[in-house]
Amino acid sequence: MRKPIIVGNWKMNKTMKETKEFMEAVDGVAASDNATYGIGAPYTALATAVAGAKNLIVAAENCHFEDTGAFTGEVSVPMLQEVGVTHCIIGHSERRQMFGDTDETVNKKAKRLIDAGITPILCIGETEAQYDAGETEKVIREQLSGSLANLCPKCVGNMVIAYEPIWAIGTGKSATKEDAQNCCAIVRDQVRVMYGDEAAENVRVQYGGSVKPNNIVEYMACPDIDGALIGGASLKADSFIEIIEKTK
Ligand code: G2H
Repeated sequence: MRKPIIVGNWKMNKTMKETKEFMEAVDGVAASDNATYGIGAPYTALATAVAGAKNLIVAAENCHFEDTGAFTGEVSVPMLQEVGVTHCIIGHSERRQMFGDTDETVNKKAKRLIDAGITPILCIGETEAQYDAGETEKVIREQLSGSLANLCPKCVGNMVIAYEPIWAIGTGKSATKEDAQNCCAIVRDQVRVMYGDEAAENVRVQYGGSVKPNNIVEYMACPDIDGALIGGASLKADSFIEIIEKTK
């Protein structure tokens, strides 16, 4: 059985002080045998988050695939290891759209993270124009083909893949539970095509895009949705606690 995993993605939000306050308010509530809860924090907040996390898992929001070098402003996987994060979001659509991430670089990041024992949370999803053109399945399969190339079946089975339709991100326009289920099933099927049944049955697939306390339960009830990646609704402790309480 796959253990559900619900992760906040703070994006470029929260100072160290705000992170400490959030961890004090939320970490105790996140104790659960049935599900894993966590937050993705900006680099400067990671050490504070790790220090305050007994129950929550802590994810970085990006990494570089090289260990050292002339990459001004970047952070490497060994640096994240040293801070103590266990997970790392890669390929978020905001990074693909604004910072040049591609399936190829995301694939390199996935490989480096897996080598380091850090679980990638790989994000994929179609644009509104692709959705309108009926290209969603094609886009999902192509992104996964590139981003998951040349990994081992067991490694892929241990990963988390977040399906996030770009038109639903931060817009308040969430996918219907039928669309979200259908697309998460396509994600799982593409993992099956590439890495076989065991990887497909083990990989945890999240839905992301305007998940809130009032819609989390219906998404989590879908058979191929094993969790959620949550932006706006993870920023306030009260709202993230409500999501935890509803899914524990
Ligand atoms: C999608 C999501 C978090 P939000 O980016 O990854 O953000 O829940 O605000 O749509």
